Amino acid sequence: MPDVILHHYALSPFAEKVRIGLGLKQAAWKSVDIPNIMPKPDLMPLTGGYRKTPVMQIGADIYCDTQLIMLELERRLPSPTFLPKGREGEVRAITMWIDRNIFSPAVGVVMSQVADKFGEAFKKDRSEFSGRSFDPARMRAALPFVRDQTYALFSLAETMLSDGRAFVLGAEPSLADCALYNPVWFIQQHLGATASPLDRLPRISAWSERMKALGNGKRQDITAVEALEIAKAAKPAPTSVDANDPSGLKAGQKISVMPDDTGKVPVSGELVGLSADRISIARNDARVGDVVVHFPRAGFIVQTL
Ligand SMILES: N[C@@H](CCC(=O)N[C@@H](CS)C(=O)NCC(=O)O)C(=O)O
Repeated sequence: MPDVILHHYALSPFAEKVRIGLGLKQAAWKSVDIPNIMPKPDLMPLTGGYRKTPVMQIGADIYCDTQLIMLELERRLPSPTFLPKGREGEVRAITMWIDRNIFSPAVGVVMSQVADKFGEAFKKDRSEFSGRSFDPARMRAALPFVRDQTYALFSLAETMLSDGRAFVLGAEPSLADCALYNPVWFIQQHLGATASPLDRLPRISAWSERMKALGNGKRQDITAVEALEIAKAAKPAPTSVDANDPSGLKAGQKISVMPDDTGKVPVSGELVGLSADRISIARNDARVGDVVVHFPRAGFIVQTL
């Protein structure tokens, strides 16, 4: 299999969800450091516009969003597994709940306390990214609310751990642990290991030490230009379109795909892959040749062109 290449930056919590997953799988991978704001001139040739962090590249296949990145890692590196047998739906549902519900208030807890440190370029970028003005005064004022929300939601995970199990689903770490580690790690990185509300959540604090011990796998740094050359030299893996997909979409149609929440930049191309889990489009760029960009279905808006 061609190497896993992760395009990411050190302080990205969604990137940490993948990095800790690579640790769980004890995987060897290549790392490309990308800017944390636009422009991202060496990422756009690969994604065609998708700008979020992280992005995974395997040869000429580009995987957007950690929901799909983790599924693809599981498919390519099945052991040790993220998705315990018979509990795949449950673990993915818990992961969605964490990604979509806990991440935002947890980021609010951090931002309300560090927002003043960011420069104008970051504030402008994040205003565009989220569709809401990056306003440090508003963020500071929101601290009590976002801390309450984070505490209430983390408490559900604390309850899952209350029978003494080592990880969210039991004795072994799973995708749900990688997802929970994202907001916990982000708070710990910025505010300290037992910053509020983690100071009231002893089981999550102890669990986070077990997660940290998984490490990040075997990482090798490469340049963005090397990654583009790898894409150019490779061919995308074969894909197929489910002709009976409820959307009615057909192979070869020109479509655009974009996230439904933040960073809403549409990526256009030709439909080459479709299943319940993913939608894949072929595109061409002078710097990388033919690539296929893959997105999850949940949380993405598809339009015919
Ligand atoms: N649903 C996405 C969320 C990714 C996300 O929001 N990433 C943040 C960084 S942690 C981001 O893209 N921020 C703007 C940027 O990096 O340009 C996923 O699961 O990958």
